[in-house]
Amino acid sequence: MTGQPPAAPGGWALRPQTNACRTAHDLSGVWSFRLDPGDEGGERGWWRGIPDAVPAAVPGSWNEQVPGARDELGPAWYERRFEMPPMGGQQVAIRFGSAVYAARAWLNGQPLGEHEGGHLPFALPCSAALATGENVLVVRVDGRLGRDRVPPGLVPPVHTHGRVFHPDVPFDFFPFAGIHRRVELVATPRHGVSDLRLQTVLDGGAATLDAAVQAGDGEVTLALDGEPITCPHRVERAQLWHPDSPRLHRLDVELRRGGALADRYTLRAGLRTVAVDADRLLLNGEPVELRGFGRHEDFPVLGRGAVPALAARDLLLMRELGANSLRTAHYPCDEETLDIADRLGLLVIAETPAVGLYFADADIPRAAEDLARRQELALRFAAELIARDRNRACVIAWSVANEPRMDYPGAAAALRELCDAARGIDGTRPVGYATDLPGSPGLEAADLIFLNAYPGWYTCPANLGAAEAALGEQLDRLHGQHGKPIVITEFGADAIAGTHAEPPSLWSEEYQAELIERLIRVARRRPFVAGAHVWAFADFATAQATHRPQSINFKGVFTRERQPKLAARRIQALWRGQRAGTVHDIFTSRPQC
Ligand code: GCB
Repeated sequence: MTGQPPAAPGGWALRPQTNACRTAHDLSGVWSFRLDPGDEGGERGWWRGIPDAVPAAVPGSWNEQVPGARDELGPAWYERRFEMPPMGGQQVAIRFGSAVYAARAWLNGQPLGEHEGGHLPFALPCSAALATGENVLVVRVDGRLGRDRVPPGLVPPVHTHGRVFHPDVPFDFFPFAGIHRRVELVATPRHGVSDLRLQTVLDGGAATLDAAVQAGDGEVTLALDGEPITCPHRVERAQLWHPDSPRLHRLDVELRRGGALADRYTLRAGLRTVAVDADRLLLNGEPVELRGFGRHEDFPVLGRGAVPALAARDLLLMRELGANSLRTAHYPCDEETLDIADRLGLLVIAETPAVGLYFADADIPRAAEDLARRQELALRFAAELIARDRNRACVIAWSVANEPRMDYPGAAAALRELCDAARGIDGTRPVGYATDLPGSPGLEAADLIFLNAYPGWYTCPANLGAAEAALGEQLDRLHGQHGKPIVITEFGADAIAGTHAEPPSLWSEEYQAELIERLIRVARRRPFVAGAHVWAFADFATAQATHRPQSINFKGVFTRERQPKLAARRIQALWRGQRAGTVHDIFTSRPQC
């Protein structure tokens, strides 16, 4: 074992689990809910319990769930009553997988704490407030937008390509609010295992696994697939984790005090490396081509509420199409989605919630303070994301922002700080940010280029030949300038399912399918293009805008209900033609663990 990792922010780095030493008690279900647009609940003492509430599901966004709440961003109040399960005198916390955007919680009227930032977990210690009988948990969730938040809202249109949405967001997805992921009552041993960091190094056919464990006093032991090991541990003829054979190992960490078991933590670990070598992206030392999608967490009624069935369906469909990769645009995805990606061998670009960053507010009061706060939050959220996901085999790169306004002074320095910070925390994965402005300064700070480009849609619309030429020229230029691998993290076209046109024209399924196929071929002719992610996997809800009919972004290859458009079949033929591999093969060809 080499070294103790520094403590993770919030102390929640280890995801809850239930075993002989730990308990994770799921509080998901039907909670009580009440909007508070006048922000009066605090004064009225709702933290003790909320009057006149309606039932609402957690996880779930309130916007499409509660009638009349669609455009309400809060604050809103949630209440959950529960009997205390046996917790055996351990330290207890309530762990939220994600509350968008800011949350404050009380247990039996006592304040537990608060957290800012959606799509990332936080744990609030609650041992002192827990009652042996019935407990009343109250959570105030504030999804309102602001220039001092990340992602920001209420941004002057000069920073939003002139696009105006209602609600007023500078990004192209609906600002769903609520408790979006699982809430758990978590009991862990005092002075137990508090963090764990894995790293793999390859040497010929062997892999060396290193593990840094942070734990209280006592003797720490490790076992890999049931066999005791000491780290660094060399595995001869290692079965590496790879999209074709996503082999996961079971790693058990045990802490003993005076011979007695004091704590245990179990992780599924894959042995694999990721690196950038000149203009190539390498997985296990070999160049890899990312074939996949950007994916939003979005579904009717659920909003952004996490439902593992949806994640399983989406990721299985991706494999069915021959994809091996996805980007969690534009925020960290649910942890159960990563469980599925780990098992299916999907290579994940994990993105922070820093979408819509901008770097100037000429004539607005508090502009400098807001800008400094956005950067502080972007740094904090990157650290929280890495602390959560750093042991994931499936996560192969960090994206520290989506489409920051790089055409403003100060942007390049801010992005350098974000990239350097991410690399400083985790030196085992490449770091970048998705950009639509690759001509502006900033890309020097990235290990690889994540390019968002819409030839054939926002530029040279309806002109397929011009789109191919434009993408080819842009890729060659960027390669010439930077000599780094390029992943096209977004490209595509809106298609309204059922709209057909021959010859292909804008908004038709034929045009979308044809454009995607042609642009994938352009990318594939260039070995320095490490992959292409179609935007998007499925249609998704946006705020209202004149350029978003039905408040939907129709660039999905599937509809919002997950029915395929023509492009799905075309992509499947293209990607599966290269490497035949079906979901069935994945389940039958690899060792189960
Ligand atoms: C982009 C954004 C993405 C949008 C997409 C579009 O560049 O990164 O959030 O949804 O374009 O469809 O306009």
